[in-house]
Amino acid sequence: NKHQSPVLWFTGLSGSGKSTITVALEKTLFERGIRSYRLDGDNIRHGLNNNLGFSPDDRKENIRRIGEVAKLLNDAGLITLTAFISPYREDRDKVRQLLPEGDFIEVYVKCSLEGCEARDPKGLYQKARSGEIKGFTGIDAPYEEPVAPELVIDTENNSVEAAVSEVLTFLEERKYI
Ligand code: GGZ
Repeated sequence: NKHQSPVLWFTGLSGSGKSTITVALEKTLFERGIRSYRLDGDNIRHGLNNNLGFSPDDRKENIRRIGEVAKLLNDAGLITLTAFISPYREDRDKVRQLLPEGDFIEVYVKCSLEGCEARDPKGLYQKARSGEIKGFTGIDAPYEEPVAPELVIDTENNSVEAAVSEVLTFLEERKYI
């Protein structure tokens, strides 16, 4: 009779706010005494997946492994937050199929390319535009928007706090927390 713990799968362009939102959400959940674990580039691409780059095949394998790790954390009963671009619909759908029915919550962190590029927190879009980085998502590599995400968070016109509270409201309404 295990309490249902979802995998909140945040997907969106670089600079859309996935990491910022998941960090803030993790903090809020922690303060409420709810156990969660966050997977992002810092603990995955620098460790488990440090042999992977950004070719289509490597991104596919990146997401596949993250899906498998999320499945383990889900099994352990933790709310799992993932923050990866995960640009391919097919790869996200495979993770959905890997998890128990209803446990995969696709959260589309929606911000236009223009909006993300205007922020450019790490200067990566500029490098992609100048050709210094090849195959950058949104510039010369694809991002396939979710077709039927459980949740869409507009970060173009909303604050991080608003985004976090939207996710919390969703979790409360669905009785996950
Ligand atoms: C996209 C890239 C690339 C390329 C390096 N394309 O803003 P960031 O820096 O911190 O987030 C991006 C991150 C994307 O890694 P993911 O594991 O989320 O990607 S995927 O799901 O597609 O496998 C960006 C940085 O890595 N980065 N090169 N070419 N983002």
